[in-house]
Amino acid sequence: MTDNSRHITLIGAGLAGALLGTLLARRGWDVDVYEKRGDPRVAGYAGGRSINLALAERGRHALRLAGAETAVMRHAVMMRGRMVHFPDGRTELLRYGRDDSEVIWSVHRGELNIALLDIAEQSGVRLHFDRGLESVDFDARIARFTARDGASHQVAFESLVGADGAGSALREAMAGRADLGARTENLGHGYKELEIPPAGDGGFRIEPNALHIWPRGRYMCIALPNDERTFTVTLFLPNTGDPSFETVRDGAEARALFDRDFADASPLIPSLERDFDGHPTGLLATLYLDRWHLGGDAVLLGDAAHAMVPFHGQGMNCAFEDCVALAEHLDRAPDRAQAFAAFQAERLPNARAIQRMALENYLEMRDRVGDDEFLLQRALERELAARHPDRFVPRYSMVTFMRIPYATAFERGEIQRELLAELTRGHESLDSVDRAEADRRVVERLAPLGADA
Ligand code: FAD
Ligand code: E1W
Repeated sequence: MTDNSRHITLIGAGLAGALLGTLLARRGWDVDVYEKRGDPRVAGYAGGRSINLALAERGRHALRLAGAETAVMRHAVMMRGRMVHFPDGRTELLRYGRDDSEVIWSVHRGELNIALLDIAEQSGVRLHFDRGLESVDFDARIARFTARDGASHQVAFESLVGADGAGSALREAMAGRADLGARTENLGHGYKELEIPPAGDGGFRIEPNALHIWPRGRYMCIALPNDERTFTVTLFLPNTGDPSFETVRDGAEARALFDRDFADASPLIPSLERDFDGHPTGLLATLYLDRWHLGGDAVLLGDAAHAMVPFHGQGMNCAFEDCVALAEHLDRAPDRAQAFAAFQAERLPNARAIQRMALENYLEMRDRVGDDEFLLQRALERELAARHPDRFVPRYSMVTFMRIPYATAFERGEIQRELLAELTRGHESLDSVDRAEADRRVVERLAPLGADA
């Protein structure tokens, strides 16, 4: 970078802001981060609830580069697979990967944020809490922030980086200067977080090393473990129809829904009524932009640039991967405008790909898990993956356990989907599938994935 200054101003000290600050400070940048909320290390994490996230290889790798992996993994709980809870109470554990080297990790959002803030500060980042971005004067290069007491603060900047989440104030300010091509697609579903407390003996009430899923067609529940022996349950429901947030209006109605449709989970959630009434209903949407930057003045990343539905558990992982990419482009490019442009060129197609795969994963979990054609294709997929481990890698694994670009995972996934459809067409079971022909087509259409993928 040939700019005289290596100063940069980040908006938002959430997951991406704290990590990007660290990565840049470690590369010698002078970093200021402005955060709307108070310091969670002083005030307690907002809401104080234990919300957790699935951390996968992409996110872990970024944490590793920031020197934050050890601190985060100390409190992470391993999830080997998904534990499916059927309506009759039966359960089935389906491994995510080949063995315990292919697992995902449940991490506490508040603890993760605090660990990243500590590391950012230790790396030399200046954190400014209680500073919500209000407006930006791009001509004068002045950002205006407001504090909770209403006081206004003006800050001069060279470039702004928006890590201020799905409701990004920087994105709004940028949209006043140029058409970003923003489109929001609402899923038409919302979510509510509930808690399973520890058992009487202080242990976990259900299998700790799994992501629990209760699929029920148009709606479902999931539960992720916390290291304090609790689980955070998330109920996903449509906004309209039956059942929906229109028909399930309060804690008592939620309890009735659980007693009917999630009968094994209901007794595990003693605070269900209180949780349902006291916690906000979250909204689910995908946000698409055609432009993530204004020359060298401002750039967006993470949810501010590409919020997605949570059904692949990749929003944070993708945001962390963005941080690594932006830090590298800022170091490599001759100026900020070129760095931001190169960042967008690299990451926008990949964000589109994971947004799409997250939506598809939702439909697949809801609709396809039981159907025969789907099960036959999954069985062949497992076999082809075992016969061609370097070529035929299930899409879930490419997304979750590898770091090949999301767009590549999507494209290879499409080829694999076509292969499975062709090879099983007209077959009732795998017995009659021509394995030699299957092998030929795999080798012809899927190049080996590089050893460094
Ligand atoms: P955020 O984490 O939202 O951080 C934004 C920060 O900016 C916040 O600290 C906020 O206070 C601050 N801010 C906002 N406005 C301003 C302003 N005007 N001025 C200054 N600061 C401001 N991802 C996964 O990888 N795995 C999962 O399992 C997973 N599960 C999810 C489950 C649900 C129900 C949801 C909704 C999301 C899930 N995600 C998951 C996605 C993940 O939460 C997000 O992708 C991730 O938090 C994005 O990080 P971010 O830093 O871009 O935004
Ligand atoms: C993961 C919120 C969330 C987070 C996740 C996942 C899911 C369903 C949800 C995808 C998945 C980890 N998934 N697909 N099948 N089992 N799990 O892998 O993060 Cl809803």
